[in-house]
Amino acid sequence: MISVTEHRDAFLAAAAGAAAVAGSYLVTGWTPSFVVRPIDQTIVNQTPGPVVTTAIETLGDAGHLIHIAMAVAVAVGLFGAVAFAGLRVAARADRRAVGVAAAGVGSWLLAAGLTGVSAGALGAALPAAAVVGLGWVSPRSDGTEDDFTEADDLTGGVDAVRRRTLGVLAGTLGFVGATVVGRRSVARSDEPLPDAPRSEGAAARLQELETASLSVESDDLHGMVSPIGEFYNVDIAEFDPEVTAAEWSLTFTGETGSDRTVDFDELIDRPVEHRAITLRCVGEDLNGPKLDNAVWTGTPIRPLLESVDPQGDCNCAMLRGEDGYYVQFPVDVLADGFLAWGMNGKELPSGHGHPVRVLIPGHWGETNVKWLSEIELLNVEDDGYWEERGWEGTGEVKTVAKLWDEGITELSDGRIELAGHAYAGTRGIDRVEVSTDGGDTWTDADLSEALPDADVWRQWRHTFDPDGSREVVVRAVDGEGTLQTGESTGSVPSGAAGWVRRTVG
Ligand SMILES: Nc1nc2c(c(=O)[nH]1)N[C@H]1C(S)=C(S)[C@@H](COP(=O)(O)O)O[C@H]1N2
Ligand SMILES: [Mo]
Repeated sequence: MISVTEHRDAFLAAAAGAAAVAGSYLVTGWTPSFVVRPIDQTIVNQTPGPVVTTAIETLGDAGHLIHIAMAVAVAVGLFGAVAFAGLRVAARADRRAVGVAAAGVGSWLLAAGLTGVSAGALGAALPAAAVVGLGWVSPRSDGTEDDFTEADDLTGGVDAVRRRTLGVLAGTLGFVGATVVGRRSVARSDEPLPDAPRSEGAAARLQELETASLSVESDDLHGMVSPIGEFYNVDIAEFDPEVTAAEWSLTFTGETGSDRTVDFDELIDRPVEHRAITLRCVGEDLNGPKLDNAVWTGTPIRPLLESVDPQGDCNCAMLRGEDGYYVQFPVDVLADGFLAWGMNGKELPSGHGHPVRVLIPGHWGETNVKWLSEIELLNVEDDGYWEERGWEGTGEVKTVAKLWDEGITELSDGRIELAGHAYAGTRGIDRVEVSTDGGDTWTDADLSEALPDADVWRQWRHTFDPDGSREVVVRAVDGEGTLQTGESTGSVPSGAAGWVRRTVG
């Protein structure tokens, strides 16, 4: 028969486990020092590539929530097991202090072992020890429910023990809830760039872009600039690393003439530019929504790169972010890159790589490492995170003209207005052609102004009278005169191709 004590210890241990995880989160936030992070990373890394890819592409946020929930459950289980051991040790020794010490030290060792950080580990150890200390009752003063002893009277009996246990459980629940709510609501920095002249330059660029956009009837179709909150997001981890500007640095390592570390103050003292750069994810469908444009504030990477004198044999570099993401591509491509700390006149938001990300003109989204922390110059080529999972997305983007739902508007006179964006990386967009008869005849669409920026989409618009046929096909011609290929392929492994074709109305 299981005694009340053992029952209660199981509850207390689970509570201590939850408190340890919450305490760790309270102290560290979603950083590599949070005990769930290494477990989550392990789950993600151990999951077969195709499963991760399918989950991210099809389940999106739900896929993230599944692996994060698994990681939290594993963490609570591990810390719970440690606390349970502490409670049993205390029962054997019949001394509260022994249990508190065992749970505290055990949790600390576990947290430090998982994260390699000792200060953050205290965040896990103290709440676990507190739950054990407050919840533990000497077995002499307890006993089983039907084995009520005289000792129960000394402490107020089984009811008192039960009340105390429930109190500790409720307290833990409150602690966990308050921690999660409190931490998540810590305001995301969306402040204008701290130095006014820098943000003013961005504001002027934003204005230029807005005036370059064609006016379209649809309210939902963004113009030339995607608002920060609507800019697409692709992340291998559920929560963004929290890196402050003060903590951030970028280190050039590997095959260099001299290694170099650049901190945030040094970076923003370098020559500032505001560039419109469009990003597109290699994993999206042909007419998918993962194509957006922003005005980024930052500095060209070339002078920094030259200052470290890259010497590797492969002329290639591995870039790494604080979330464990990595991608490799040629140094020549990297040299054209841009280190951005601002987006649409605001500080780079955490979801887009705060405080610094790299932007690689004309290449698929995956090359644009967020929370960039290291650039390693290599001797031998190596696979990046997505290449290890079967993708070939480090190259130049394919040409595409999109026709999203929000770009299709029925005008009051019965005509239909079609509008969308076309993108061909640094090749630029020369023309967008529209067919409203399934591809038999083609008409040039109106285009937004061509901007001086080297890697930016253009908006197109075409209005037609839908008498009879509404089989719409769109295709772009890039700045080199090459027509977007009509041969359809899916996104795996190197990006979707073909012409967007839709029945309208
Ligand atoms: N550190 C890091 N950088 C990253 C990623 C990531 O998961 N982690 N995702 C990449 C992919 S696949 C794309 S398409 C773009 C998306 O950038 P965004 O989320 O700012 O739109 O970031 C790239 N950079
Ligand atoms: Mo991507």
